Amino acid sequence: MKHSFNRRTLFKLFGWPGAVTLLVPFQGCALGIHEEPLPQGTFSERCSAPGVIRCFGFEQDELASNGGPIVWGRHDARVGTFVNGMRPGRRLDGRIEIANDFTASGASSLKFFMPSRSNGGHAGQFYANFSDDLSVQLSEGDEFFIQWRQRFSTSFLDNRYRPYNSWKQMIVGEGDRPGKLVSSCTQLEVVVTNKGTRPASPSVYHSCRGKDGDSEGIDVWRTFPFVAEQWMTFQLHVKIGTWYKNDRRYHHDSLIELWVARENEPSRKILSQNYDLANNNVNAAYGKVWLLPYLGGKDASQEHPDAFTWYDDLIISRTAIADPVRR
Ligand SMILES: [Ca+2]
Repeated sequence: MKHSFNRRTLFKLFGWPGAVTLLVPFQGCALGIHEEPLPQGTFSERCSAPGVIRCFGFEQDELASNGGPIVWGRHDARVGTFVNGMRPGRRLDGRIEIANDFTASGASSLKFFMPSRSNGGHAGQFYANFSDDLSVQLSEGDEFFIQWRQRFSTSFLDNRYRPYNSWKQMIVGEGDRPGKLVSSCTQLEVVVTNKGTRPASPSVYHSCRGKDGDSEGIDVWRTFPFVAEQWMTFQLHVKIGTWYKNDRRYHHDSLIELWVARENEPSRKILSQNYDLANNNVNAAYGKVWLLPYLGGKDASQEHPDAFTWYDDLIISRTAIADPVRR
């Protein structure tokens, strides 16, 4: 993965002298920007707000092995979970499960278990198309927000996973279409991850090696270290301008933003970047979200303390989503 990022975009647009001139005031302005706190709402209120496309509280009625919208152990459902390397119908060894030990709201959450000596996908993946009928496909002129709560065990953040210590949090990418099942690795994907820095801090990159033949890291304004044993809140905003067609013609009219909050604190914007989102396929559009503590290339021989992460209150919306209610 490459994190060369927005400097690279500036340099493409303006060349070295122009980029340097622009970069300095841009970053200074960004860091000094006055941020209005987002309004607050309960999960129920946030989920029923105008513009909401879909939400998941990870409650029993959603997570039943039969009858709920979430299909366990399969990669080809509209909404489902699987663990890499596991076959459909095989027991998931508790690596991804309904949990009621910690919840951001309601009675349960989605818990991922990353055991010692596991490979990068053994903690499992959750995925959801924006709609079960695959009708919600967002493209040029559209925008969307994805908010989720996430909790990390102390061990999850303290472990130094070999060789990269870079785990993903969330991917939004190409949606399934009738007759077309899409994996998480797509040209237009936007991924929230940590860079493997210490302390670990959220960052964003774009494309599964499909933008000018590469993935492109997007620098955040400020580092925001993850905190263990509490429910953090993350919100990604993607506004789609003109698709970039890998033709070196940059439009700079898309926008990517990211907010992060510690529990009971207001969200802080750590990224707001005009951008070019790559997509050469006229049939492809944003339509599928993935939650996954996936570690690319994780050394399965490494012994480490068992690690856990929990997700709750996933909301996909066409409009900005309020913060959780603070105490
Ligand atoms: Ca819940």
